[in-house]
Amino acid sequence: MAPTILVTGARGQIGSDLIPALRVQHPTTKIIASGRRTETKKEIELLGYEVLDVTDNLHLQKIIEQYQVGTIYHLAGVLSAKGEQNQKLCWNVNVNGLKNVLEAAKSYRLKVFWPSSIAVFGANTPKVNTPQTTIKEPSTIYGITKVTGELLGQYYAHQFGVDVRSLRFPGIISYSTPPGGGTTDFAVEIFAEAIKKGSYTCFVHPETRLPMMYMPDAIKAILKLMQAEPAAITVRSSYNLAAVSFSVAELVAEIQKHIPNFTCHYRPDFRQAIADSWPSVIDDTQARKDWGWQPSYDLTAIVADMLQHLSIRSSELVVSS
Ligand code: AKB
Repeated sequence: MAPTILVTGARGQIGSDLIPALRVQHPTTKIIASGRRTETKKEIELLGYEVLDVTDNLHLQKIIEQYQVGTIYHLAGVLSAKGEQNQKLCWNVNVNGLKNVLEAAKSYRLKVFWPSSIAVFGANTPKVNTPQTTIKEPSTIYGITKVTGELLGQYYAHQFGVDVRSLRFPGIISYSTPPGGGTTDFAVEIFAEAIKKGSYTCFVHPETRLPMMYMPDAIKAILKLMQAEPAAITVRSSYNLAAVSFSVAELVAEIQKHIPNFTCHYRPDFRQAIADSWPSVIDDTQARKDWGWQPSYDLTAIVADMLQHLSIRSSELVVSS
């Protein structure tokens, strides 16, 4: 049997969609989902779930040995907005957690995937067509932890031959889980509110333009990157990754094509400054060249698919309540 796959932060936004995709791709491989939350006995059996706090190094090692783990998808992390509200937690989980995973990868010869972010960039970075290699002076603690993580990953790859791979994700739009404390959460919340209430109050202004991606593209990118031959991976810090860029006003207009009475109000808060410090369009030429990255969903396709899935879900809720 192939070595076990361990997923940390499995109940988060990416993990909730990645685990089913991994099960399809590796039908005979044991997949252990893990996270800090305790789950019901049924869920533990169903998911193959372990309670694991990635900052607990000894427990992480115990699980790796117990299940003979060969690959870790290390998704546990604190996002940008939540990170500003709890900097200590953000540093501890994002940096010390990743360091524990990389140390384990070195000792047990594990393959590692972990997500970085466009938050590694800051106000001094070129905002449009942000290159793979450029100024990285983030203004958030989250961005600082991601720059640190990228440098750590690159160091472990070069010094110890650890097969670590990473992507700089833009905002990810998905319907499986509620958003989890990021600055790009508005691009997820807006859909549920449009369906439920016909209106949304957005915490960034309408001209805010950020790089975004639909979850199926994010999952495709992770699977493709992890399948690539090691020699093809020329970037061991983290790859720029792009799909679409749009302003909030453009997103609202697209939703209004499906829900004509939908209205959006604007009440910018502290997340506006974070959004303003990030690029608006990313250049992902290196990812396309090295391992054939190509996104599938544009804004029109994302909005149509999101509304369809969330409408089905809300009609199911009405029927079952
Ligand atoms: C966030 O908004 O914090 C994340 C990210 C872009 O890394 N979605």
